[in-house]
Amino acid sequence: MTVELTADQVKALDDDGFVRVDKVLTPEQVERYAELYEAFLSGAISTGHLRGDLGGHVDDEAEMDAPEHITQIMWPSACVPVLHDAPLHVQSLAMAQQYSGDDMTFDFDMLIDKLPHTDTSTPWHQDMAYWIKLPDIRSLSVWTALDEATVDNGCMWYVPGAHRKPMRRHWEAGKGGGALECEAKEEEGVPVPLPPGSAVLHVGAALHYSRGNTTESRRRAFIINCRPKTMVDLERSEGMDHGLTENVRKVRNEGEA
Ligand SMILES: O=C(O)CCC(=O)C(=O)O
Repeated sequence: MTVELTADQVKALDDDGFVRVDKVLTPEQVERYAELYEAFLSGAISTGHLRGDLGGHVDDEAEMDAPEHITQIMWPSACVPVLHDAPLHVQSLAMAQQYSGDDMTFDFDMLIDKLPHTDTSTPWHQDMAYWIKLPDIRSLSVWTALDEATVDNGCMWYVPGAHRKPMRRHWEAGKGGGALECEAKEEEGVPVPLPPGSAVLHVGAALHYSRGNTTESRRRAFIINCRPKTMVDLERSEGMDHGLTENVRKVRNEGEA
């Protein structure tokens, strides 16, 4: 059974640029995804260049008790292709098609893990800042929690309605490393804590961020991005494959304000 977005959820996506959707996965499915996630993290599933540090911009000399500040594994479905037919991809695509139309298709997926006490925030940004210029900016990102996501372990925060305003100016965060950031503050935003198996959906211009994990708890997220098939084709024809092949990620779309 695929999740049906309610009229209120569709309105929230229109008005705020994000919305919480509960019970995208059953507890049993969460358990199976969590096991798979551990196989990615431990290296039992090899990821090569697809694994990186989304917190590589942090300028600290401190010895870390973790392999990365924020572990990011791009393209889990390229490593384990059956994921395309598994519940999370099926549900995410169904929600993207309900919200934005039948021409929506899978673009890319990623795992973002904040290990206990890694205390590294994901900078405020709009996903569009990472894109090439696209004539059709419809996109939907489905961020599903595999652990309880709390304010203190790094749940997502959003600035409601920011997607309706000009895109903010972005630059490379900190000392570099790949992540982009823009000016924004928690006072403008709202946190979206989630139980395991629930998701927050956002559009490409939604302004978002997450705090670092300062707790003992895990914060594993599985993220699936969808956009129109013609735009995926355009991206690929311009060499944009979200890191599937080893290309350099550049600021392509710096924003206006
Ligand atoms: O998981 C995070 O901390 C950030 C995720 C994010 O920025 C995204 O899914 O667009």
